[in-house]
Amino acid sequence: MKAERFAWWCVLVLVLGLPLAAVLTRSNPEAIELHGRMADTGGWMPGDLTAQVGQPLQLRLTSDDVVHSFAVGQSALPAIDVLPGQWTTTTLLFDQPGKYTFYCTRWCGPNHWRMRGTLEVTGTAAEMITPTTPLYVALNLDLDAPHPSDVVPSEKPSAARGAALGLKADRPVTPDRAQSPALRWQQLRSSSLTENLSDAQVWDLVALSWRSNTTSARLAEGQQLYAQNCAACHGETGRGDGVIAPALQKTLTLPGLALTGHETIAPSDFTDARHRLGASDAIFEGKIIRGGMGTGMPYWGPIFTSEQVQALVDYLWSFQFDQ
Ligand code: HEC
Ligand SMILES: [Cu+2]
Repeated sequence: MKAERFAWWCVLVLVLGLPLAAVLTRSNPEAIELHGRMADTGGWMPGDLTAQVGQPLQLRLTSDDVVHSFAVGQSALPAIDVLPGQWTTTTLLFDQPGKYTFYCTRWCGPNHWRMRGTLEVTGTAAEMITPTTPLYVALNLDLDAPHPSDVVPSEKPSAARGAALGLKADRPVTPDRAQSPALRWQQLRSSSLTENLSDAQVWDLVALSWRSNTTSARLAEGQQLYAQNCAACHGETGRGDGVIAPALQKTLTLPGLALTGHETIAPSDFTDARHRLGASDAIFEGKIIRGGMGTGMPYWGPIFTSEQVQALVDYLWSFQFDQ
């Protein structure tokens, strides 16, 4: 008798419980299923989503292969792990219309960064935010032109040594964000203020100018973003020797192969003074936002906020200057 009751219970739980569980996990019948796959086998499915300002978008996420992570560019939403064989539910709410990019934050392969999709949000915001024009667009800079420096320091310039010089003159003026360290050095070198200084000391003043243009908090944020998003190619130490750099360069290993201009090239070595000191904040920023367009350098414009891009730019200079 007791056993019979127990059996009934099981049947009841099965009959009622299963649909109930299904209803509970899909509390919103409008929930959209999003599958994560490595970029080589299709990336996100579907790759395009739509939403409306002020209306919650419910997503159910799963992975068809390895562990991925879901994040929305330029939003404060923390990344959500997307696991094979499991469903994770999340709800997104947008207060600004626009075209957002969702992306994977886990290095799932050399083409990891290509694992992106678009999320078009329509409607009108209570308060519209107009995006600012990036400096490289406003100045019409040629991001692809080489920018070598004629002058290079003999050792890594140091902002602390620059500050210790205690020049009577005001603190070196904040560098113009379109000015290169090379040009700044030449300006300072030809100024009467520095006549008693060595070339190396003038470089220390340049390092000080760049340091006074940022904060420790911004450098720390840049370092963290760099470690997560850039080090795989550019290397932990900035030398261009990250773990996936060899995969990028494989198209260049055939000797005598004529270049068509569409090959990927080696990730820039940020410690290379000759090739970096002729660049500027504006050039670095532009490259980060727009990418290399076919060189292997991804574009990050839709991913990072302008503050995050600035933090990355500031951090990149620490491969040249002791900040
Ligand atoms: C998939 C590999 C890859 C990743 C990831 C990557 N880069 Fe690059 N990057 C490259 C390659 C290749 C180049 C050289 C070709 C070019 O300049 O377009 C480059 C060039 C650059 C340059 C131009 C330097 C100069 O002096 O012209 C900057 C700046 C840069 N990367 C910043 C970043 C930052 C910041 C990140 C992370 C947010 C990043 N990169 C992530 C591959 C990568
Ligand atoms: Cu991934």
